[in-house]
Amino acid sequence: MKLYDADYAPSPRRVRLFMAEKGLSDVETIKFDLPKGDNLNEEFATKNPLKKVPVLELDDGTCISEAAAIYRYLEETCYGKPLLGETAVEKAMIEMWDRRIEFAFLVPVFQSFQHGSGIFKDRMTPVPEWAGEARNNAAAFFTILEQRLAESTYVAGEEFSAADITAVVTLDFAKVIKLRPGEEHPNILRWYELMKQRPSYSA
Ligand SMILES: N[C@@H](CCC(=O)N[C@@H](CS)C(=O)NCC(=O)O)C(=O)O
Repeated sequence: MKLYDADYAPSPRRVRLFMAEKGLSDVETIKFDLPKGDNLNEEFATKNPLKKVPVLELDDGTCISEAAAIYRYLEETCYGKPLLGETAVEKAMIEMWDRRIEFAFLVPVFQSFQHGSGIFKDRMTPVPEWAGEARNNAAAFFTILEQRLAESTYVAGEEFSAADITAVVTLDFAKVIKLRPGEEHPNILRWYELMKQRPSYSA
């Protein structure tokens, strides 16, 4: 299998961390330069009609896009500690937090960056006023995450999971809009240190 990937981009990094946690170290990787538009061609559109990375291409040619769908495939096919839960409750909690983080944190960070910087103005119309609103939406998630991490060691409970991967990747990427946790977020900072100590963090 091979991974269509890009440096600095959070969605493919989610998959790289997941692979590292599963001990997958020898996956062929094709790196795209996204600002240059390596992904904007019809050949890549046959792999993902949205022309976004990550895409995991299996040996039979099947292409899986959407980081959460790739998590699912890797969870079902790889050895290693479960990252998507074992019991029905664990699975639901992890998916709930993963979706909350993706929709209420990662997407607003993306939007703030893309609309504020104009990095993809060759493929979308940046609306600079939306950058500030999206940043406020992302910042509001800090309160939710802080409350959650005051009651549990990891995002979805007492075990590390895929929800932590999505959260730490988003928190790192939020640097591009200068959004950082502060002293009013002691539990996020405590959890962030735990994340940085994991060998997968450098993936
Ligand atoms: N929901 C998708 C998001 C994919 C996505 O937005 N990928 C970005 C990089 S993080 C991309 O390929 N951007 C290139 C572009 O928009 O042209 C996922 O989870 O995989």
